[in-house]
Amino acid sequence: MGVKRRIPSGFTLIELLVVITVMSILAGTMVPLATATQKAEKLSRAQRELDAIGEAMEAYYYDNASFPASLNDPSFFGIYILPGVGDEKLEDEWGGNGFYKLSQTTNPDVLIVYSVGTDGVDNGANSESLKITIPGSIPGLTKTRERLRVIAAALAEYLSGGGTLTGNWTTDLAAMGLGTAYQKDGFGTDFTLNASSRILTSAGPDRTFGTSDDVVF
Ligand SMILES: [Ca+2]
Repeated sequence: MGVKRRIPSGFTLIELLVVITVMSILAGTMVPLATATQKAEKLSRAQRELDAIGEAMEAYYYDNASFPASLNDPSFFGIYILPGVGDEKLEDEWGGNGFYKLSQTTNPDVLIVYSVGTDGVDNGANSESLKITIPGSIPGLTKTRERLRVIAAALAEYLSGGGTLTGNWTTDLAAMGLGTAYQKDGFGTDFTLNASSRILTSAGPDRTFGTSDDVVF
C-alpha cells in the first residue's frame, strides 16, 4: 500500500504571499498617482468652465445691465453659454449634479461663480478658492461710454440746429431724435442732462448720482 504523499504547499503559499504583498505595494502607489492625475484634470476643467461662464456673464451684463438670477435662467442658459460646446459645462465638478454656485452683491454689481471644491462642501463664495469674480462695472461702463458718445453727438447736432433743452430727460432725448434705447446707462439707470450746463451724467456702477463713480460727459 503506497502512502500518498502530500505535496508540500508551504513554499507555494509563501510565493503567493510575496506576490500579494508586491501587488498591494504597487497598487498602493499607483492608485494615489491616478487619483492625483484625475484631480488635476478636474481642477483644470473646472477652471476652464468657470472662465467660460465668466465671459458669458460679461456679455450678458453688457446686454442686460444685470446678471442672471441663476445659471439655468432661460435668458442666459443656451443663449450666452452653450453647454457641451468646447467641453463647457454648468455642473460643478464636485457638486453632484448641481450647478456651479452664484453669489452676487449689488450697487455695484459683482458676481462670483464658484465651485464647492474638492471637499464637495459649499463653504460660501468668500471661503472657496475655485471661483471667478465678475465685476459688472466693466461691461456696464463700456456700454455707458458707448451710449454717452452717441448722445453727445446727437446733442451737439441738436443744439447747433437751434434746439433747446427742457431739463426733462425723456423729452430732451426724444427731441434729439434718439429712441428710448439711449435713455439708460449700462447699469439700467436713466442718464441726466443738465439743461443749462449741458452736462450728461451717468450714476455709474453704484446707480447713485453724486458719488465718485459717476460718469460725466
Ligand atoms: Ca454713482
